[in-house]
Amino acid sequence: MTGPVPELEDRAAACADRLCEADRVLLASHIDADGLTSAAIAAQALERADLPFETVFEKQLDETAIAAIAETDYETVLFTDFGSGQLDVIGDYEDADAFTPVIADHHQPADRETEYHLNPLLFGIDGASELSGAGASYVLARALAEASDGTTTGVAADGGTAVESTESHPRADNRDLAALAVVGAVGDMQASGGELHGANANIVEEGVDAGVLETGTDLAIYGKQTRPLPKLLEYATDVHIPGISNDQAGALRFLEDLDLELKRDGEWRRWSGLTGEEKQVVASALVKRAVSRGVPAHKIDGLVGTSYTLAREPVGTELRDASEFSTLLNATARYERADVGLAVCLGNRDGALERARSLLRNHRRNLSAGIDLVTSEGVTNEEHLQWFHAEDRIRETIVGIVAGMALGNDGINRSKPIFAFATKTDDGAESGDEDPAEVKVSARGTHSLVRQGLDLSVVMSEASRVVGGDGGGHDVAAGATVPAGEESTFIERADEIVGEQLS
Ligand SMILES: [Mn+2]
Repeated sequence: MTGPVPELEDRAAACADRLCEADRVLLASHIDADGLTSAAIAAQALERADLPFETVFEKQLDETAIAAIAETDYETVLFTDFGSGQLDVIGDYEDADAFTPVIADHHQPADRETEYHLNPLLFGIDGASELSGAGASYVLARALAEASDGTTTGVAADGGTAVESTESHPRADNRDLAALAVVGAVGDMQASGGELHGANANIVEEGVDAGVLETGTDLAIYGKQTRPLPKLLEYATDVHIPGISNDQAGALRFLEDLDLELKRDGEWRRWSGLTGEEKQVVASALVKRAVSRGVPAHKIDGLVGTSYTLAREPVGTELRDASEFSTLLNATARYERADVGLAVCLGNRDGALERARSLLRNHRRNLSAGIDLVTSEGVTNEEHLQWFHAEDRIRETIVGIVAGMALGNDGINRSKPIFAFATKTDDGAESGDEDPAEVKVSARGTHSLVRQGLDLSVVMSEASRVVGGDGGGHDVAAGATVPAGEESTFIERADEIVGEQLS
């Protein structure tokens, strides 16, 4: 077999073989777009390999969550999109024979090893930009197709007709799952500079070969499938075009000046419904406008990028565009509806899709209220960072995105990372009563700050440790949990670390 990522192939095969030895598997995954797609990929691969499994989701794989997993009578646990960073705790349970962990993750591993550990970082591949959790799960799924192929034909001891069944049903090679892997990677913001690269690019290629993905050069603006044309342009603020971005009347006037049929059957048309020629008209007018308003050339380049289209999904739905799909999934995740997100990934196109859409609408209302709040109340400036405390006025699950989106607004400087606190709300699902009050901190930077040395994952993990908390993530976006009341000590230490990184 030639796997999609040669460096990972042997380890993936070992993990897959181990899974095939299990009677049943507990699948535990992270709750976000990448974690949901990871779980959907793993779930389909396990099902196709005839391995019974059950799925659980966790916002954070902390000691309590791992203990709960250990208490189940599952002997094999597949962790996706987390597990590496918690290997120190997981390893203790493994030593105590509570379960055998199989891990498909891309986060920084804890200082401990285990046999069935599939992580790009162990093989010199960048886990922040070249392979996501869904990508690692996809590599495992591809290996699982091979591994289960071998065992099924061998296990005909119960009088089963294995030979006959393999001949009438050729086994899936799981390449069709590449589309979900791309949604996960895009959801984890790995399409930096407008396209996926490294191991991710290999997965894209497999998806294209399998007919589930199409790529093309297109406008790099969010909402090409679902947003009415004027809203598409008005809300496109990654590249700010004066007189169009954030300008309802301006965006409309710009479109009306083009020789274009803007409405059809009384409804605004969408980008995905335009002909190639019409797209060309709008795109070149946009570029012309940007040039005439003095937008720098390197920014204008950002208007165009590689689009990842899910070829088997209907035109004009969120599911057709990798970026809109991942946004939909994140909306389900942030409101603890992983069940809805997973169902959408698994192909439930009725009830679950409608639920997901209504969660997304609600999410957008919350975001805009959050951004208004931060912008009107402002931030506190330290020497090297800026921060605000939302208490319980912004949900902890969205405070990070709000902070990221507020960067660049009035009074919120893009030359410093932003740190946002929110009170941790107990969802009541678990026994949280005995826990002391905790505060969630989210930090967001810019790619330009990262190029200057900023690594928020290090900042969060070190500064939170000082106050007895816990944190980590990626260089440009990271999170932590700290005990309530320790915010100022945390900020003081974080400010020092950011200062050292940027010096
Ligand atoms: Mn991830």
